[in-house]
Amino acid sequence: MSELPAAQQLALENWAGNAIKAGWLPNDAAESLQDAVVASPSHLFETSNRPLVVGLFGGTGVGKSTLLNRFAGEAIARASAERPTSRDITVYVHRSISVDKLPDNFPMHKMRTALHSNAELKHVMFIDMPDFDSVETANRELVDTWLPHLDVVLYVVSPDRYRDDQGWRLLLEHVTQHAWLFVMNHWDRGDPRQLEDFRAQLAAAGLHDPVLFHTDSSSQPNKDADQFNALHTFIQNAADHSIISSLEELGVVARLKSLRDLSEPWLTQLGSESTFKTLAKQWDSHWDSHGNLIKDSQAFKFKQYAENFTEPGGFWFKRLRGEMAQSKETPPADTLVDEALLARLDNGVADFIHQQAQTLNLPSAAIKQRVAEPYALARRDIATTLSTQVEKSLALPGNAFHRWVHKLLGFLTIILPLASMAWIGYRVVNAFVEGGSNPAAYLGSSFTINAALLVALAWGLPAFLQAKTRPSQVQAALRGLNLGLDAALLQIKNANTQALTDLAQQSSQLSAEYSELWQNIAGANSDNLPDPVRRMLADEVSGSVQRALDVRANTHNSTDKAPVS
Ligand SMILES: Nc1nc2c(ncn2[C@@H]2O[C@H](COP(=O)(O)OP(=O)(O)OP(=O)(O)O)[C@@H](O)[C@H]2O)c(=O)[nH]1
Ligand SMILES: [Mg+2]
Repeated sequence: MSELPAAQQLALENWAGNAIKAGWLPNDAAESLQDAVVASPSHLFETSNRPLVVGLFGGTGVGKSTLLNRFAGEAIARASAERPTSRDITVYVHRSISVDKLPDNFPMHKMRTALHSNAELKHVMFIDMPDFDSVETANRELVDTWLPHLDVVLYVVSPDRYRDDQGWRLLLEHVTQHAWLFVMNHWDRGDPRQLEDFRAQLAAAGLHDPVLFHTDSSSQPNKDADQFNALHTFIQNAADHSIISSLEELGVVARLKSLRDLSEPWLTQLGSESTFKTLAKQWDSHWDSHGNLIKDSQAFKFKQYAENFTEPGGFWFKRLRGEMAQSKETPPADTLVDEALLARLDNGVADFIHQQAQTLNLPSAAIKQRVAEPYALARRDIATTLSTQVEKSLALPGNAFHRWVHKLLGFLTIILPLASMAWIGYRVVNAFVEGGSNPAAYLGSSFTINAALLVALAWGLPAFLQAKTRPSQVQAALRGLNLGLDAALLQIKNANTQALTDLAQQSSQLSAEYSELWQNIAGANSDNLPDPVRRMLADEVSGSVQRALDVRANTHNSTDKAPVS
C-alpha cells in the first residue's frame, strides 16, 4: 500500500509524457508532480510492525527539545536559550526497533539517535526537528525531508507565537497528509484566550476539534497548568498497531489525493466532446469562406493563364479550311501553385488553429501536430490536382450537348456536300441521257453555277457552324483551373476534418487512460479510528486548505500576532 503513491506518480508521469509528446500539455507539466509527497513513515522500516512516528515541529524556542527530554525523562536533546538550538534531528526510539530503511537522500550526519528501554513508549518513535522558520535554510530542508515520514505531527507553539507565518503555511500545505497534535508550551506565560483563538484558527484549517494540550515545561512547572501527562497518555494510546496501519493508509490516500489534485487540472487541457464538435463545425465554415477568398485571389491569374489557349488569330475561312486551333506554348498548370498561393493556404490553416485554440481553450500545439501531416500531404497534391483537372477539361472541352452538336456539324460537312453532289450527278446523268433525243435537255451554264453554289453551301454552312460551335479552349482551361482549385481546397478540408476527428479521439483516449489510472484506487476511511485519534485528522477536503488560506488572506494583518501577549 505504501508503495502506491510512488507507483502512481510514475504512472502519471508516463501519462503526462505521452500527453506532452502529443502537444496537449506544456513541456514542464510533469514537473509539478515532483512536488508531490510520495514517501511515507513505513519507508523507514523493514518490518510492518513499525512504531508510530511522531515529529516535534514548531518555531525556534517553543520548547520542542525540552518536550522530547520530558518524554525521555532525561536530557537526550539539547535545549537551551541559544537560538536556534537544534540543528540536527534527534530520533528517540526504543532499542528493539531498528530504523533500517532510511532513504539514500537522508542527511545522516544530521541525525542523532537516542535509544531507550522505556516500555511505555515502545511503539512510538519521536523525532525532534529543528525549527522550520530558522534563518538556517539547512534546518528547513531537514524538516522538509523528514516531514513525509511522520504519522503524527506534534505541532508545538508558544502563547506569544502560535501563528508563525512559515509554520502555518506548512500546516496548511500538509494538513491532510498527517495526523496533527497541538501543544501550547510555555503555558506558564499563557492565557486561555490564546488557546481558544488558536483552536478557532485550526478549525478554519480543517481541524474542527483539534487535540490541543497546554504544557508548562519550565524548571518549576505549575502542575495544574501542565497537561504533559495527558499528552503522554494520548500518544501512548495512539501507538496501537491498528491505529498505526490506519494512519498509514490514510496517509497513502492523502498522498494519492494530492497527486490527483496536482494532475487533474491537466484534463482541462484536453477539451470535451462538445469542444471538438464546435471545432469541426468551425473548421467547415472557416475553410469555406477562406476558400472563397483564395478563389477570388486566383481569378485574375487563372484568367490570364487560360488565355494562353486562345485560338490563333486569323480569318474564319482559315478555319473553314479545317485548320485546327493551335495552342500557344503554355507553361504547365502546376506553375500556378506558387509561393503566394501556398502562403495563403498555410495562413488559412494557421489562423484557424490559432483562433480556435484561444476561443475553445485548447492547446494549439496539439491541433498543429495532428493537422501537420495530413495537411502537408494535401498541400503537396495541389499542383497535381490542378494539372490533372486542366488536362481533363482541355481533353473534353464544353459540355456533352455542345460536343455532340459540334460532332454532328462535322458529320454534316461531309454528308451534305456528298448528298448535293449526288443529286447534281443524278441531274447531269439524266440530262445526258435525255440530251440524245432532246438537245434542249442538256444542262445550261446557270445549272453549273447553281450546282457549284449548292455544293459550296452544303459544305460551307455546316463547316462555318462547326467552327463557330467549337468548344472554347480558353473556357475549358479556365474551367479546369477552377475545378482543380475546388478539388484541392476540398482535399485540404477533408484532410483537416479527418485530423480533427483524430484529435478528438486522441483526447478522449487520454482522458480514458487518465481515469483508468485511478480506477482501482479506493479511498480510505477513518471510521475505524478511535474518536480522539480521528480528531487529529483534518477534513477530507482540499477545500479546507483553500478556505483556511482565504481566511488567512482576509485576516492577515489582524491575526499574524497573538491577540494577547
Ligand atoms: N518558561 C518556560 N521555558 C521553557 C518552556 N519550555 C522550554 N523552555 C525553555 O525555552 C528554551 C528553548 O527551548 P528548546 O527546547 O531548546 O526549544 P526548541 O523548540 O527545541 O528550539 P530550537 O531547537 O531552536 O528549534 C529553553 O531554554 C527551555 O528551557 C516552558 O514551558 N516554559
Ligand atoms: Mg530544539
